[in-house]
Amino acid sequence: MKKGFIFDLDGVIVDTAKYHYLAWKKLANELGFEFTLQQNELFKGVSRKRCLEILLELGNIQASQEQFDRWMIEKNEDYLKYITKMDASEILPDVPRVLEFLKNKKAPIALGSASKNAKPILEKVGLLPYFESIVDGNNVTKAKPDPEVFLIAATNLQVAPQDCVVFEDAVAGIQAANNAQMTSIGIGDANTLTEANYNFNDFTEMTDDFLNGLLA
Ligand code: B16
Ligand code: MG
Repeated sequence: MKKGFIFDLDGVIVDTAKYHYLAWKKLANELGFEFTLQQNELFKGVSRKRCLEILLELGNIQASQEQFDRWMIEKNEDYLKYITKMDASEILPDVPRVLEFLKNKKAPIALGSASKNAKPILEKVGLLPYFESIVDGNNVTKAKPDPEVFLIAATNLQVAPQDCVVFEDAVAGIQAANNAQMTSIGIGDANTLTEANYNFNDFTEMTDDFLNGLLA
């Protein structure tokens, strides 16, 4: 049975959460309030639009649609300044080893991310050639935990959802994978990602034996 592998981007392949944080913090500060690293946790795996809605709720700020759209653009322009400086040194530990392992086994690989900046980021860090399909914030209408992003990826890979494996760092992402009837693998804190089928702090803990088990 052919198995498909779907990777989330932010927090799984690269740590862009720190750049999202800096950009959201800058906007919050301009609007006159603080935005903490702890609050940034709420933003992981969440769409840009929903992040701004949460940020404005935190700052107790009302905005017209026009103003909301301007802040979305401003935040993204600031975020892109960090992204343009990214290179392969920002790939999280052992991600290339796992991608190379799966490629050698001829397992199809897709990206399933909420980010609308996913493709340029993969290009910047040099990992784009590993991905047969990129499904990101530009392709979906429903945010995680809705399974849409992963189901589109499975269709693109021509693999049945129940034969797909998802690597995710966000609770909503694990729920999306479970809702898609896929095998969910939490990358990060097991105490947070309690609904995952398997948990790893990072890819350095994931052995070739474990990967072979997923392929079986
Ligand atoms: P953008 P993922 C998500 O990516 C991030 O975790 C989340 O913090 C961000 O708001 C979202 O992408 C949208 O990103 O502003 O670049 O479109 O974890 O689903 O890969
Ligand atoms: Mg993520």
